[in-house]
Amino acid sequence: MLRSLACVLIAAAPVAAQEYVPGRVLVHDRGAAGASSHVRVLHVRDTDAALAELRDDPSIEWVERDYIRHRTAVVTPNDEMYGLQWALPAIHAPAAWARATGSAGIVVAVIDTGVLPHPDLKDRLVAGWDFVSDPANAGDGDGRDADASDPGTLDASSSMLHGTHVSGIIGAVANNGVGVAGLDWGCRIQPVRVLGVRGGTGADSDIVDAIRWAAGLHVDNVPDNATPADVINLSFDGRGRSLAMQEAVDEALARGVAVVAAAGNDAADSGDDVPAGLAGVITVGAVDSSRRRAAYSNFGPTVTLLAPGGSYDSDGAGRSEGILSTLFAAPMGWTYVDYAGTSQAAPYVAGTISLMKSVYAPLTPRRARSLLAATADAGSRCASPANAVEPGCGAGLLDVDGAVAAAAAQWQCGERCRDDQMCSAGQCVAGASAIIDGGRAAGGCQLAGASGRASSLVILCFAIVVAAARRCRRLLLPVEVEDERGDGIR
Ligand SMILES: [Ca+2]
Repeated sequence: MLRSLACVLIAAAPVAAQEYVPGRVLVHDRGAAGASSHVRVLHVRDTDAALAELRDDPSIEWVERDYIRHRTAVVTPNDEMYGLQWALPAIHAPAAWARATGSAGIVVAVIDTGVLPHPDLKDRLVAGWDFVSDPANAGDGDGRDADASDPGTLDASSSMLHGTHVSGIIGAVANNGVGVAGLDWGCRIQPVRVLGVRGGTGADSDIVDAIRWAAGLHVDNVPDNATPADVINLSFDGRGRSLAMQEAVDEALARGVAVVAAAGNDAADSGDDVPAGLAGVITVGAVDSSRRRAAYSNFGPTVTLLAPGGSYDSDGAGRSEGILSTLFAAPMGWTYVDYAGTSQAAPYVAGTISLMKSVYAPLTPRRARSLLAATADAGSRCASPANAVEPGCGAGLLDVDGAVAAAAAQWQCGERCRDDQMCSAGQCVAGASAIIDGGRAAGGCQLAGASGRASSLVILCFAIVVAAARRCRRLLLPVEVEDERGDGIR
């Protein structure tokens, strides 16, 4: 008896929450084919009584209430530079934040140049590791060690403090009234250093160990990772096939760790790049602020989807159209700087996966890719400046809200759906993996017979700040991140 009563209450609750216009119903007359409109509005004295009466009328096909709809809920963070973060509304982050803002139980590893304790980021960090084994490239006096901080500078011949910028895109402290908002407000960032101070380059031998360690696998002479990652972000690339890195990625995937890679900035086929061209990786190309594929972005069948990477002043109006994130610039100190590149696009996808995991913990890397592709905005897929549709931009532009909603909906299906399916209204339906896997198969074939030689990998963002000195002033945004009592950091 109690059980049946509970069922009634649960079933009744959504109906009670619906709002409608009293005294008005929508009626669809039977046999009205050929009429300009089949639906008419009927004014009635008692809505419930009218519905009951009209449903019994054989001349009426159906009748329903005139329900009230609401605009989709959005959350606008109060960070003072949020208005400059055009990329977040472009991927529907505010609507996604109304569903989920992330969980501290999720860890995103940023395998990059290391990180600095920016005041708008440091509280989000967990311990990482420095895997740069060449002391000359490490720039910190020794080889591998426990300190994953970045000893480099903004100069293009150094690290450009790339990892700090990428980390801020994922997880800069949001809604704290200061600086920028990260995409995921709850997850923790694990800095894993593989790219050194020699132009932000690193060797496969270090990168392979870093991927394995981040995923929770044992690496000799390194303490095991106490907080293994759920998601790995790889914002670097290089030529030269790497069987070793493919194996490391395969091991991470087998442990349920999603691996996201930047497509590369060569305006070429990303299938020739590593890690972008590796099988199983979620490969991210870039759009500029017009939602078109950025001129520099790689493309091709290995691209899974696109995300904002920005550009510098693509329309000549003098506006910054890069991606604003956390950085340090002497002599002003902690600051926020625009970078542009697929390096900046990839962390938006990594942050989306961490949000998806926060609402659906069993999310596998394969299903994450399927849901990201199925919910992407195909209308932004690959329009060239001439607005022609080009091939090779994957499923289109990332939709964070759609992806998080699709992840949350997985609970309705439990574990019935295959990894390449999505759950819609409680039913397992095809995801978008068929499109994506087609490209992956081609990439995998190319891998066979590859040389597997080690390659030098470089960071993937344009030296906007450094290479263009005149632009630098406009793009460096000094802000006070403490108070005005004299100890503020500028
Ligand atoms: Ca902030």
